[in-house]
Amino acid sequence: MISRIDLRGEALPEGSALRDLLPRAEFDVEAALEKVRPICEAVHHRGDAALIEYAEKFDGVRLDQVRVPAAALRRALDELDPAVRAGLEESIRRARLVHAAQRRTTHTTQVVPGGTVTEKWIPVERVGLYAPGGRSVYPSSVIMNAVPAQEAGVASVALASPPQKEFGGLPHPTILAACALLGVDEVYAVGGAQAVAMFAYGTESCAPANMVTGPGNIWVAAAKRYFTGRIGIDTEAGPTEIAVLADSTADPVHVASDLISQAEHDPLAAAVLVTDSPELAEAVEKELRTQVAAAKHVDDRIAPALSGKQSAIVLVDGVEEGLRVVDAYGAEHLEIQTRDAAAVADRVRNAGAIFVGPWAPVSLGDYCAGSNHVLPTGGCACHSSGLSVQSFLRGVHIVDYTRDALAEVAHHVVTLAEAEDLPAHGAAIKARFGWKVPESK
Ligand code: HSO
Ligand code: ZN
Repeated sequence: MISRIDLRGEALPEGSALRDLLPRAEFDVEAALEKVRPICEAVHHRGDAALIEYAEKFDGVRLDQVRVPAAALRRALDELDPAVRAGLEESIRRARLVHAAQRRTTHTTQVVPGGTVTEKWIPVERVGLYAPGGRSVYPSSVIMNAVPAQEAGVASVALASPPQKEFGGLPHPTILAACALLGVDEVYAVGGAQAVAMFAYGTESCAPANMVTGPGNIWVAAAKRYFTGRIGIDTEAGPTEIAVLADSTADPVHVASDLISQAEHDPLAAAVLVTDSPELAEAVEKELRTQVAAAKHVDDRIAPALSGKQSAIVLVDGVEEGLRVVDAYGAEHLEIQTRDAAAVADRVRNAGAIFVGPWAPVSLGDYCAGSNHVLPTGGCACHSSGLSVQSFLRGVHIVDYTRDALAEVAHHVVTLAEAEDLPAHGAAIKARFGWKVPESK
């Protein structure tokens, strides 16, 4: 069911050579780019009319309008199962606690007397959130996108989610209910690449946004890449990944259930166990067989995910080597199930989020830890972070110098400008001092 990679016995290779030994899903966004280009152009030129045509073509629904009426949001909340409502409310409450603490404060540095640089954090003005439909109707992802945007102070937050035939052309009711709970009242029944294009260009019913975030399929990822540079995006979300670094103290029942929990998302989801204990590897394989037999979504997702080339049990010579392996892999989610788990976790360099010890499974983080579950995949954890308040803020430097403070450093500016053959830069300084370089003190 799950393959094995045995790295024991020999010294581990360095850097990318080590990464190449590890399993990973293929997610070819570049190839999808050609297909989304005409969709984006159609939305650019024909606005709402194109969105309505695509809803008919891709979602099989005829829409009169793409904006979801306020009454539909209220109804979805009224009809929401009270237990689900309580869960969403708790998830929102915890996410708000964590994300409110991420707010940045304005900071002024006095560089010299009379010369200051103030760093001010300004929220993006308008953000479009995307929530997938179909197999991945995740109100939890609406929370994980909306909460950091709101806590950052984004004034205008809109959401798009595909129209669903079985719900009369509206997005899924739990998505609408989550929006109502979050106070997101501008919602569009638009899916796929066309939703990203709607936010990027704007249409008759939807004002353009400065940023688009949220998970989606390969078309959504390709559309985000198409618009990179024009709008801000979160990191491209590929299939979910879980890596578990475990030693002989780990409970194979927990490890197996956690691997399955993320395999449940997608046939391309990756589940990787890194361990120095052949006994644990054996026991986890056995548990996987037992637990998969009792699981839902086996044939279409869990079995292909676990047996795919992106998943494996990796055997290493010790936790030390295990750390090198998980760092080379840079998992979206990394669980540490070893002795002294907190100390081991503290040494990890590359992971989207780290889950410490037996009582912090990834599922907790998916819903109710307070942490964000929009995380870098595909090794992007080596250079990027998950979604946060920071994602929606721009740090702006405000430079304020007096005449004396400028005079003091003017000769350096003029010299550096001349060294770069940009004398007009130097002239902009000299013009302020009677076209002379002030005497250096
Ligand atoms: N594990 C997914 C997020 C999610 N899980 C949504 C359940 N619902 C990617 O981090
Ligand atoms: Zn999940």
